[in-house]
Amino acid sequence: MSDSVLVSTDAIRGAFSAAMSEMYRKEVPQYGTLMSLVAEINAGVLAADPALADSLERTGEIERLSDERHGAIRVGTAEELSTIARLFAVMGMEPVGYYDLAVAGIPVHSTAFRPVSDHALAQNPFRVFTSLLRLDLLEDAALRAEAAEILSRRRIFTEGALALIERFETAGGLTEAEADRFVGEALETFRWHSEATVDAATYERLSKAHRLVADVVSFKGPHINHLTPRTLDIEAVQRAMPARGIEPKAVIEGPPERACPILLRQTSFKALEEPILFTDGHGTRAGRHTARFGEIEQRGVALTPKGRALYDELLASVRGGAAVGAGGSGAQDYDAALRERFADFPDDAGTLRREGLAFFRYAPTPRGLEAAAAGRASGDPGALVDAGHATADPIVYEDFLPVSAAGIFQSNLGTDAQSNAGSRGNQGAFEAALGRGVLEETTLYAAAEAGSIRRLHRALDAARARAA
Ligand code: OOG
Ligand code: NI
Repeated sequence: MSDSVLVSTDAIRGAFSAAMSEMYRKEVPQYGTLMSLVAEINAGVLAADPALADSLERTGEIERLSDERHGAIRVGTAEELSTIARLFAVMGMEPVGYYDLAVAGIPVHSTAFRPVSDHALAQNPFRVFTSLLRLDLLEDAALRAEAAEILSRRRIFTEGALALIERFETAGGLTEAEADRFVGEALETFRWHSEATVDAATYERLSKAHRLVADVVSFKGPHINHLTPRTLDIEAVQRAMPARGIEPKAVIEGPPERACPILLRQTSFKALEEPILFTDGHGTRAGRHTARFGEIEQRGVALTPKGRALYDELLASVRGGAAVGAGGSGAQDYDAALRERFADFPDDAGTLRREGLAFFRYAPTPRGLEAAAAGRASGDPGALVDAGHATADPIVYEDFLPVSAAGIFQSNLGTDAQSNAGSRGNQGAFEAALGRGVLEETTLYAAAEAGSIRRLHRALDAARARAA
């Protein structure tokens, strides 16, 4: 290959995701244990469920599954966020969605950087849930100013990374050698640093305002705080975790277990208590910080706005009734209530499709192509599926859920968090900090479905034309 040929953003993302996984495996040994467990359980599910294996084969998900993971970071300033957006753009990742965590008492708002096209998602769907600290929600004005001042002093990107981002923007891409260097330089931003940038007393003050404030403000950079593999059976992984020395949180976030999975189910565990060094006495004073955790997720079908409204309504009705306490008290009641309420959510693909609750990807069957050639395959996609002339496979949900994310944050921060309940999101301020608007997830799923319908009709028309 010539030195000046540019590599695809998909290739850079794939290399970065692999490098990040490698780094995290070294930093957090339980992540490696979890990866093996998830791989074993996924292999078992695929062997036992040939229909699922076929569907994942048709949608191309089977190939991406073992590389599929998401991570999360928290940044402190608008400048950090807008530069992170430029860094992720080098890997073909764009900000999708706005998540308001302030309603749950967590002083951040967030987006998810991820690939958006069908093709890019099939290559590697690596996502990073990215939160921006909201100092405006701190009550103490002096502390607010102090935190902002500390943040203004740090540089979370290497000079090399910044130069390569600029190179990407001006040249329209990176060569293979540049991409290799970029992956190494970009990784530095996400690495764990055990030396805090503040003294113990400052850390304590920040931590008292909110543990999250201390986590963002006291360190040299936005350490990756978890990396999450995707499992095909979260219940099985959750059950098998304790035997491998991993203690998951009490409840699985998201919808209950179903025959036809929807959206996203997640559970997390505390992975590490890190020894850290404060700046007191020239960096000799030791402390402890919990920053990094583990998480697993199971993804189901993306819901239409109608399906999502039903999901939100059912979930709210459960959470209004059965609260889960800090130590997991009430977890069984919560699970039971969740199952009971979600009995109102249709649980077979056909009904989800016919009632317009979820998004599907359509493709012609061999029988459909034969029927088209004989002039017999026509009608809307639903009719084609009913006649066996097309398949409809669930479009996987690629995003996150605000209520679930709040549960993940809370469980890993402990429950001594100050509540800012009643605060509201501010998407305008987030987008101003980001330097651009976020993409709207529903638009992306609707476009994926519409694209598959166009291709379905084109394939049937071509079969008809060939026979004519
Ligand atoms: C992010 C928590 C949210 C998810 O998967 O919903 C999250 C964080 O703790 O920084 O990771
Ligand atoms: Ni997560």
